[in-house]
Amino acid sequence: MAEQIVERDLADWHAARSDPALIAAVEAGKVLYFPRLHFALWPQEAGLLRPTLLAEGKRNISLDADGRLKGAAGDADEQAALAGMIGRFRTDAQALVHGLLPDYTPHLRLAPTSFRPARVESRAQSWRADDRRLHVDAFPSRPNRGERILRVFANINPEGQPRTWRVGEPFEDVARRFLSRARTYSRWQARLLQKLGITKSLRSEYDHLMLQLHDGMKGDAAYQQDAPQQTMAFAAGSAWVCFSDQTPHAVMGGQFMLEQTLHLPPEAQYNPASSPLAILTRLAGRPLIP
Ligand SMILES: O=C(O)CCC(=O)C(=O)O
Ligand SMILES: [Fe+2]
Repeated sequence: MAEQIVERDLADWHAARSDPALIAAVEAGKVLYFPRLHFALWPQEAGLLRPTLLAEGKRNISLDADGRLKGAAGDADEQAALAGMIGRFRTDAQALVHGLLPDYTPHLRLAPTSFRPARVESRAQSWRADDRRLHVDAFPSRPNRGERILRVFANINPEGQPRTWRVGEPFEDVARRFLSRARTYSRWQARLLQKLGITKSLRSEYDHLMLQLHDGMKGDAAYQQDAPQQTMAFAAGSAWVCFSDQTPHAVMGGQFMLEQTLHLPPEAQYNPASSPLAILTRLAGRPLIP
């Protein structure tokens, strides 16, 4: 398997410049890794790095696109400080993406920004929700009809602990492996799921196949162990970017991370033929979104 991580020496969130090699890499599903791109906390924010700021039963704290904080415990001052820290990261993450991928800028749709203060190793979850298994991102309740999921991550661990991932094989290899085992799409079932409010809009055949890949990968213990993959320790004080709907990834350890999601229509890519929608459509031999 070719190297799935591409490293650059950038140290300033607002100084990224577009580079054809990086653009091609991220659109091929590789992870762009910036070991020196540090998201610095303000001294008064150090106290925010504790898992007890999570509201009961929540896995992360988020700032939605309208600036509302969700999932946080703590008093009003702490909540304001959290919103400030997460909002500052949002600004930096957007500047990074605008600098690296300028043609995306007018087409990006902002999604929530998250702060993840829980220790990865302590999470207990069902296999389907367990991000310690290799997967591509696909969400059962939120069909996206091929819209891309671009994510910016920053490890802000104050004790020097890395955030450790496994990064898997190219998307087309995953698709070829799991499409033959995928259950057939049923439009009436998709309509029913929508009517019952289980999905927020109609699940297209594309969304169905992405969920089949997600579940197929996570549910296959032999694949988890034997699939082509590399372990990557993202250093404390580093940042990385990938299309998480395309790059197979699994988080194995770490604590305290910030993450920004941006959505992009696949037509707005530099090379739309590299999108999961284009790849699955080509392999299926028929349109997957009506
Ligand atoms: O928490 C992490 O490091 C990554 C989890 C994950 O699978 C994701 O953000 O899509
Ligand atoms: Fe994920």
